[in-house]
This record gives sequence, C-alpha cells and structure tokens, in this order.
Amino acid sequence: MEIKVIHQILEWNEDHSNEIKKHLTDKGVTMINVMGSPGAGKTSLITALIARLRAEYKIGVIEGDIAGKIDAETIASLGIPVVQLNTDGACHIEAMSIEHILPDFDLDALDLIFVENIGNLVCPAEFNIGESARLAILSIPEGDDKVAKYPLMFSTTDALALNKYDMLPYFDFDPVRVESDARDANPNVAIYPVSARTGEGLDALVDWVKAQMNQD
Ligand SMILES: Nc1nc2c(ncn2[C@@H]2O[C@H](COP(=O)(O)OP(=O)(O)OP(=O)(O)O)[C@@H](O)[C@H]2O)c(=O)[nH]1
Ligand SMILES: [Mg+2]
Repeated sequence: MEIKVIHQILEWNEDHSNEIKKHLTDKGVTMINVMGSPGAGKTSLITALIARLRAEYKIGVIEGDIAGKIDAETIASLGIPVVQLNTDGACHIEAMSIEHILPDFDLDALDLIFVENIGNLVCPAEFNIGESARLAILSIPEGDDKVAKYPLMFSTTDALALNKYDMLPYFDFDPVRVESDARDANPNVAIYPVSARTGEGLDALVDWVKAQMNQD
C-alpha cells in the first residue's frame, strides 16, 4: 500500500479543533487522541484495539511521528487506511494538520479514527486536535511517579491505560499510587490496566472506546 506522508503545518488555532470536532460529529466519526511516552505501546495498543473492533467498525489511523513512517507501515500492513504525519521536529500534533489530513479519508465510510500523537508526556496534552476523547498510555517500565511529574497529560485525559501490565512483577511500580495520583489530577478518569502483548484488560478498554462512539 502506498503511504502518504504529510508534513505538519505550524499554525495554532483552537477554532480549528472545534471545527474538526463538529465536522467529525456530523459525519458520525469518533476520533481518539492516543498519547504517551516513546515506546509506551501506542502503536501496539492501537493495533490490539483494531483487532478487536474492526469486525464491527470501519477504522482509520493518523500516525504522528517527528520523522519516518515505521508506525504507518505497521498499520498499513493490517489493511487499515492510514496517513503518516511527520512534524519535522515538533513534539505534538496540531489541529491544522489534522484538518489538512482528513480529506484523505472517506469519512462517510469510517466510524473511528485513532490518532497516534508524538511520543512524549508534555506537549501533546497542550493541543486539542478535534478529538472526541483522549487516551493516555503509561507503561509499567516508565515508573509510578509519572502521573505526579507530568500532571497536564493526566489531568486532561479521559482514559488512562497502564500498559505492559505483564511487566508488573519486574518493576517497582505501585499501581495504587498511580491510580491515586491520576484520580487526584482528574476524578473522572477511567483507568485500565492492560497488556497489548497478552491481551489482559483489553476487553474493558474496548468497551471504553465503544462508549466514546455511542456519545456521538
Ligand atoms: N511486554 C510488553 N511489551 C509491550 C507491550 N506493549 C508494547 N510492548 C513493546 O514495547 C515496545 C514499544 O511499543 P510501541 O507500540 O512501538 O510503542 P509506541 O508508544 O508506539 O512507540 P513510539 O511510536 O516510538 O513512541 C515494542 O517492543 C512493543 O513490542 C506490552 O503490553 N507488554
Ligand atoms: Mg508508535
């Protein structure tokens, strides 16, 4: 599959986020903004969710990376429509770029778009991109202090996936501390211990995604 590469437009405008959200709502498309550190498992979790949702829903993916199209190739190999956004150094995706990319999808034929944001816990949280909901991923090897150290990411997310739960026996990671910090930052956050590798906990996360779709 030929993979289109789009380069980020550096123009910030919150109005564009609102316009995108309205446009997607009109089209009946739910967009999930997936955020987390490099290597937290964003692509792995998106892939695992696609496997569980694709029989029921038509899914597209926007892959954000500073450079390259490795993750887009992974998604394309699944036969899922994907556009790679290269930000050329910027540490987040902006609404303008999403607006520029959306015409590449047949929105009338889609139910759900996953956006894999740039890997870090800082800048992506500052920019609305027209998403229906945010899914932050924190993986066990990153440490249980990250919610406290990067509050904006966790206070603005709708759901928090604690990924690589299969690694819990090997790390000093206290899930109780993380849940407590996450609920202090955001009392409404939904928290899902999951493993993209073993499939543990994914049914509940799938249900969360479906619940976002039913809100549209
Ligand atoms: N043990 C274990 N490994 C995982 C899990 N999820 C992902 N990994 C591994 O973690 C590594 C990074 O996963 P990716 O899905 O590429 O992470 P990412 O967040 O998309 O990374 P970037 O796009 O580079 O920011 C890969 O080697 C995955 O196989 C998991 O639940 N358990
Ligand atoms: Mg990735």
